[in-house]
Amino acid sequence: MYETIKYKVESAVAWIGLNRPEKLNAFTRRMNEEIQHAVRASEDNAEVRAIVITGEGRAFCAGQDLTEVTPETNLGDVLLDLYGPMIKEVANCEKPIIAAVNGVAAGAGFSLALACDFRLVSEKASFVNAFVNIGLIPDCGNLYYLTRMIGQAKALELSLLGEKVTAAQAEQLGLATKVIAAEEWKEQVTAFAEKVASKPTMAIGLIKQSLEASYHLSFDQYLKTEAEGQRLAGLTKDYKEGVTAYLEKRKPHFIGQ
Ligand code: T3D
Repeated sequence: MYETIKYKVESAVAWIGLNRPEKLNAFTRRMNEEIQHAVRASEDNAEVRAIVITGEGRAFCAGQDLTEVTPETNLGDVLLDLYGPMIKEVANCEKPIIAAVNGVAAGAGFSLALACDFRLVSEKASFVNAFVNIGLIPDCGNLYYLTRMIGQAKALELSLLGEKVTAAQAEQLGLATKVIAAEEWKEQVTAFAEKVASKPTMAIGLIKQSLEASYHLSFDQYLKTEAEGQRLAGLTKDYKEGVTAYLEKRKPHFIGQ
């Protein structure tokens, strides 16, 4: 049913492969909507406990397909109607999402990687905050995430210069969870995704919510939110299993409930 992405679920991991390799996986309206749909389907599927977004071919994603926009396009409307909902689906997903950045991530492709919880970065990959190169500003929450991750000075530098950041530079900046050698790419990404999928999924969702809430709440409000999150985590089967396994001096077996 998907035309512009590949989608499969294997060993509790949903794999979303951006699939327009001849265009460096640049976003079309259709691809944007399909990503949104696939993330939602993964969120709704109890079998899925981690999501990986990656690119087919040599790129991760080159941002908006520039052959699809015209001078008449209202870019504000495009963001509000299309990119905003897609990036919110990723950002608000309660399950862990991994960007497996196999190659260049530019423009909104960079933003998509930033909205994920982890960035596994191939040694062949790079990031380009390309918006300024065509006279635009970073979008899809790009500056929101970038400033938090690497600080204002570096976020500005990347955004104002629009130059390529290599995998090694991304690691130094703190953008990469891990840089992976090309020959170990598939097995290391799979092992990482399966490790994440074996964790207590409900607690992960609550940790993500708490962290996000910390940016918007007073300390008092935050402590209340945290207490509610912990109350919910304490009701899960995985919490009971975690404590039991600890006391029995064995590894816990979490089921994501
Ligand atoms: O609706 C709106 O516009 C608002 C939303 C905006 C969100 C955005 O994402 S704006 C930013 C859009 N993206 C860019 O400006 C990036 C443009 N691409 C590049 O800067 C470079 O292609 C890359 C740095 C990504 C990769 O460079 P390189 O040297 O590895 O590859 P290349 O040779 O430049 O590209 C290969 C082909 O892909 C080429 O086609 P060709 O000549 O072989 O037929 C190139 O035109 C095509 N391609 C790459 N990026 C895009 C693209 N085609 C359409 N749209 C693209 N974004």
